[in-house]
Amino acid sequence: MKSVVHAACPHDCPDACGVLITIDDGRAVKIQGDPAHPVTRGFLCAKVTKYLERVYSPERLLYPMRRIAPKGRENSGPVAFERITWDEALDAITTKLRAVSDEFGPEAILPYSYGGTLGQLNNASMDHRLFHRLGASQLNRTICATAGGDALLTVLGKKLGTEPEQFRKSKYIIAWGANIHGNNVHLWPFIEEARRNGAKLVVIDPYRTRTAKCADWHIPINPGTDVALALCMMRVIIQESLHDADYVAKYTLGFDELRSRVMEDAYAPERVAQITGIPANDIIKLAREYATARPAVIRVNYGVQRSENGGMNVRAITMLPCITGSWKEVGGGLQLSTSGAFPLNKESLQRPDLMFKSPLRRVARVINMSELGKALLTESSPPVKAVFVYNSNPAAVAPNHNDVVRGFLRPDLFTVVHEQFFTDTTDYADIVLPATTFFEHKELQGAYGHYYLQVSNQAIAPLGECKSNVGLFRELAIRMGFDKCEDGDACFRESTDEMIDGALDSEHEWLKGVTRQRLEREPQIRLNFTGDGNADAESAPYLPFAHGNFPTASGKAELYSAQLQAKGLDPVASFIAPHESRHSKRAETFPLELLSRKADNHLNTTFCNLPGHQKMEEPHLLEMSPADAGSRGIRDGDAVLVFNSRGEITLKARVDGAVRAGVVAAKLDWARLNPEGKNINVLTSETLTEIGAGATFYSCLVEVRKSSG
Ligand SMILES: Nc1nc2c(c(=O)[nH]1)N[C@H]1C(S)=C(S)[C@@H](COP(=O)(O)OP(=O)(O)OC[C@H]3O[C@@H](n4cnc5c(=O)[nH]c(N)nc54)[C@H](O)[C@@H]3O)O[C@H]1N2
Ligand SMILES: Nc1nc2c(c(=O)[nH]1)N[C@H]1C(S)=C(S)[C@@H](COP(=O)(O)OP(=O)(O)OC[C@H]3O[C@@H](n4cnc5c(=O)[nH]c(N)nc54)[C@H](O)[C@@H]3O)O[C@H]1N2
Ligand code: SF4
Ligand SMILES: [Mo]
Repeated sequence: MKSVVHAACPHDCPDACGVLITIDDGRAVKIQGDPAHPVTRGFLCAKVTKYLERVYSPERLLYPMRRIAPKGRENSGPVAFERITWDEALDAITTKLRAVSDEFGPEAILPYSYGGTLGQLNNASMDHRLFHRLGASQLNRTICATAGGDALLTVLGKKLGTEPEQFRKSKYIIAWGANIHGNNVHLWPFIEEARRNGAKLVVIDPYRTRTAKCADWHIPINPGTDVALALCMMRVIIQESLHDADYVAKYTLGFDELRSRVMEDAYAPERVAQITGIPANDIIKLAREYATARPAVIRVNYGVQRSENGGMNVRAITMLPCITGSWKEVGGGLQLSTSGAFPLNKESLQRPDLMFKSPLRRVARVINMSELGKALLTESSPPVKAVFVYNSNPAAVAPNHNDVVRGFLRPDLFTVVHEQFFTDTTDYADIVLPATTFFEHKELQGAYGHYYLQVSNQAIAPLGECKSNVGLFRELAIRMGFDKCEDGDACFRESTDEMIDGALDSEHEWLKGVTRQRLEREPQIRLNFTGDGNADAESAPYLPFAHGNFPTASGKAELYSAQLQAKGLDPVASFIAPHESRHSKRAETFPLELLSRKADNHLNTTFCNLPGHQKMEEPHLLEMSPADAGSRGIRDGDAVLVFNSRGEITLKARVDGAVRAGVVAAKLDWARLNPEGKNINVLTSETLTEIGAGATFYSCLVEVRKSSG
């Protein structure tokens, strides 16, 4: 008997698709996009279309395992492990975590996690409860989005933005550091619809992405210079009185300071042309077109904020619709993230109060995940003695890979990895635990690219002995007696349904009438922006800032931020060249700006081990401009050594039109798939962004030479 189950794709992707899984006799036989989901509209990306290959891959981890060979890449995968029972695994882990806590204090335990699943439960709930109750170090999840996210908050006060359905109404769309075709493909049909109605698509990206190739105008920009471009655009707009003076007066704070800033010589088009590499006339044309084509919308994505000055890039870009007043228009405004709209009860899910029941009896220290190498090698009070990895592959995705690996190789470090596959990180695990995929557990799913909540139903039984994150951490907590000791807490026994109910238990009007039972009946529910519960994006488009209502300290869009000033940062925005950029001294030694980008057909490092997905992405490439290749005697197909003071990696030169002189590009991939066992993050640094303390993957200088090998 066949049946169809509604689920939601939990991968780290703005689209959070509605998914239909067809089950035949307990086995998933088909996956498709839910036609009823207003953003998914019946299709899935190329990665998840092939998801059955992932779920039923012969390489799935199915049982707990214990290491029997030395740690390291030399002993990758199953040869290094022996199967054990869950009882043995949980006993070994609880014994070790207790010993570490007794000897060094509980903060010597570091949980490490990120975006394996963005499901509300399996991303951050029972795991947080357990680690809070233990008194483990807290992890600041900065590796992706905090620079841009925090910067957006300094202007808007909340992570809200234009809903994707409104893009079809736009006349001018700027994809700003946003590879929509690759990373946010469900926005694309709305953009195509807008273009059929005469809209223009402009892409601002140093790399010629698929999106850029399809655009009406691709503006290649020097990496990390977007703040200068945005300030210069505002200069043109203000000088030519193309701003919305009424909106500015009513709903913004600091316009005079912004005007003074953009009128500085440094932001004259000719000067900004030198910084950005964009001709002055193009900057002026872009500013005029953006301010006069109505409605105009900006899809800015996290690509612009992976630079040392990433926060200021996003801050300046975010000011644009605030001065043109485009927030008033359906199809106007800007989207970086919609995640701030989901008013779920995080306290209930994560229980931060449990830290006060831990041996610490206080809030635990915080470790920045973008400085993992530093934490493992230099943290001393207390040192990190145990790492518990789930939802992440730090031995591939964390910056400064060589230090991360040196850290993981410390003989005194105990490492547990909960995974679906043997990854780069399991190469350093003492114990590996098998995790379910989203087919195998129930979930509550929000989004960061639209406004629909979903319940993702369990479609099939867990494969082998796999456990969900929630299931694993529940069992660990119970094994540690946290549900019944003197300070016992029943939260450790909660079922998935009880946890979903807890997450939805909120007084917020946008959740009015949204219950688990309703989500189980209606596959996707738009947040209740209108109060009557039924309004859709067509009849009641959501315009978060049409009438101001900025939830900032001042209640206005803050073009001047006292909060930034208090932190010693520029309260308006300004261009400060990154230490690793063509504008810096270091460029004399390492002249090329490296963009170690995401692959269109992988998701960070997820999918890159699957044969079907590998066919779609040529691995180990370094894309170079003809000028940079030519001056180094490098031809297409040559092996090249890419290096800087942190590391080196051999790749294959691809001399195409993807990048301009001064920029090279490579893809994020697993180290164990590289012939040398290396990963592009051997080159990136642990320098943090100025706002949000985020990772700076795209501020990275390298040199390249033809490889002798
Ligand atoms: N197919 C696919 N989809 C994904 C992912 C994936 O790996 N693959 N990853 C997911 C994740 S975790 C995230 S955070 C999102 C990210 O989504 P995006 O933010 O769209 O992703 P990025 O590829 O980091 O950056 C987008 C573009 O910014 C460009 N860029 C780099 N530096 C600069 C700069 O200084 N200025 C400008 N203007 N552009 C710059 C890059 O060349 C890139 O094409 O995508 C998600 N979706
Ligand atoms: N050079 C460079 N480095 C980068 C980036 C870049 O653009 N360039 N991008 C950065 C960004 S934006 C991000 S978001 C990070 C991403 O960093 P991560 O979130 O670590 O991303 P993935 O590499 O996809 O690894 C996620 C892992 O979680 C596992 N997983 C999936 N579901 C589950 C589950 O339910 N339970 C458990 N226990 N595991 C699960 C998957 O199998 C996968 O191995 O990488 C960052 N690193
Ligand atoms: S990865 Fe993104 S586009 Fe692909 S199915 Fe999942 S949510 Fe949709
Ligand atoms: Mo990300």
